Amino acid sequence: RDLDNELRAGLLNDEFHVHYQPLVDARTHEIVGVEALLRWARPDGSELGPEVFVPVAEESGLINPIGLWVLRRACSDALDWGIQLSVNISAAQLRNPEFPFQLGQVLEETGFPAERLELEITETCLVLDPIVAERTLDLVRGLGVDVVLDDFGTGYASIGFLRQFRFEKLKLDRSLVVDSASDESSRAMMLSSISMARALSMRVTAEGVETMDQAAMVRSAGCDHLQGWLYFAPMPSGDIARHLGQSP
Ligand code: G
Ligand code: G
Ligand code: MN
Ligand code: NA
Repeated sequence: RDLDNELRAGLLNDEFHVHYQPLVDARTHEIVGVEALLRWARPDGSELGPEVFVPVAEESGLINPIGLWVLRRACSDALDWGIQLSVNISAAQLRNPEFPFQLGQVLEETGFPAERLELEITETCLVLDPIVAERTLDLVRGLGVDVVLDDFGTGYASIGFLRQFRFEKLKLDRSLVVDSASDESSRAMMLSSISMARALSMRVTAEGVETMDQAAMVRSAGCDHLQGWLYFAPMPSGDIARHLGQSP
């Protein structure tokens, strides 16, 4: 309750900001895109992570205006970067019938090209209400925006599920990347996830790559894109422009 009021005030008082974590091409290591990650600097100077406040904002529905703010911010920050932009979308946003319309408005207002935008959703978004989710995702794709299944390997997304929703991309969860460097059965699961993704024409990103061993492993397993502290940590927008050789 208290936190919810603080979030509401935070949105009005401009306390949120967005960091960006680059994704690199698995072979060339060139930056191919960024994931937008929401940050909240509270008036008392403390930072609270989205893993804490996003669930609270989902509960109250405040994630709808906050999520819209993130989309608008990220689309204007990334306008001139010329690379893909991924934004995390939560279940409450996907259930909001206004969402596809609002997304279209953000694209129009910012002039951000739809082909460069991707929405990251988790399977919990979909299992709650697959019929509504499917309709919403159809509208999102109608705008030209791709859909990415995030955190793959942590839940229970089935093959049938992947076929039904036809995600353009799959992100292998960090836990799968970490475990498969040491554990044979995790490695087998990662390899079969990748061949399944291939069969369905999905691109694959390995998340949370922290070591050279992990990088070598996911690269040889056939991941297209790599993301993790080994390459880049999340950073402010001005740093992205510099890494791309553009003036911020
Ligand atoms: O960046 P970090 O590791 O702190 O993110 C923690 C969690 O918060 C991740 O699951 C990430 O997907 C989620 N998250 C980060 N930014 C956003 C956002 O803008 N919207 C939503 N819904 N989730 C976000
Ligand atoms: O759930 P999602 O995949 O959106 O969450 C991404 C989260 O992972 C962000 O909070 C981001 O800060 C974090 N992250 C990004 N790279 C790494 C990494 O190499 N190691 C760890 N432990 N976390 C990472
Ligand atoms: Mn994500
Ligand atoms: Na993830």
